[in-house]
Amino acid sequence: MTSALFKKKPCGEVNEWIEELQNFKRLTETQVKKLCKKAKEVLSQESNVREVQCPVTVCGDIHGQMYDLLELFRIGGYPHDTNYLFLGDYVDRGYYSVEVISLLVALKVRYPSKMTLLRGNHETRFTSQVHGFYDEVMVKYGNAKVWHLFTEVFDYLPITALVNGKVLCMHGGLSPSIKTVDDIRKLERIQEAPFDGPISDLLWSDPEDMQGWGTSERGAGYVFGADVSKTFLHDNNLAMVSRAHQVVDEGYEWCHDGHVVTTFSAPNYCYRLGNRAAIMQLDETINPTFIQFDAVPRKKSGGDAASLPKRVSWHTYV
Ligand SMILES: [Mn+2]
Repeated sequence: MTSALFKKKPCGEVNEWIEELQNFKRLTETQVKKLCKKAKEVLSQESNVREVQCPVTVCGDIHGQMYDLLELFRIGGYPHDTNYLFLGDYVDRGYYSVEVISLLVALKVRYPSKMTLLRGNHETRFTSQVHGFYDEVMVKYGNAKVWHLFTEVFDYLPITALVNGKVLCMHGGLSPSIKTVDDIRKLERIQEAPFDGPISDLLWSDPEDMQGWGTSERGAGYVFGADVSKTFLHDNNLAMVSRAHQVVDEGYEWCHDGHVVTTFSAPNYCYRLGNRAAIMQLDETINPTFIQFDAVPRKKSGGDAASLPKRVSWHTYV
């Protein structure tokens, strides 16, 4: 790893933190506290529907796979000259939730207009307490302070982005409570994500090969059919919904007659699912190009599934 990948010109302590993080040196509790304070200041200025201009590179779930995140930046370009839109699920599952969330939040603070970080269903206290992030913080810091600090930042993350006014992006999917993009703008987002209602749906829902709305096996959000996507896009003069949240073999997958695309950026998810990862580059005309990538070699990324720490709910793929 070279030492200047993310650095363009000196920018005080945040640059130093980024440099340390990309070399797997963790921030101290005091540094995390300062970083999170800065992040909340930046994020509190952002709308529930963050306006993003093309060209932009859209990324799906990362899930604590730090080596693969660094590979993503190597392939997609570094954030000082590439616009990034991350669709959430930075923490849980992988070995390096602490490193991943520290780096992404530091990049957000360093490049606030070039980096967009949306909230995923794992960026909540409820989920990240039981799926890896909390335990990882306890092991790496010896107490839960850093988990508390980052979960406060999670409350400030925007829940959707709108690319060139035409592509609506969120982690999960649509909600029966939301008819227009303006409905999203009116939501009160700065809080622990609720268990149900529109914010929960945006974080948890999935498109399905069906008509209308259905209940979700995840226990939160809904499944929605092609007719729902088509009507929502038509009513809001949109071209497409871009979301993440589901593992797809090729790293990206179209559904609902090309109206909805899923992007997933954690290759070989959980170090054993064998899927490819992808990122979606939207050019100046919002034309998508997908770049696929595979997991960095196992030895480097932290071993195989057999050596993973035992977690109560490891097998439920939230
Ligand atoms: Mn998810």
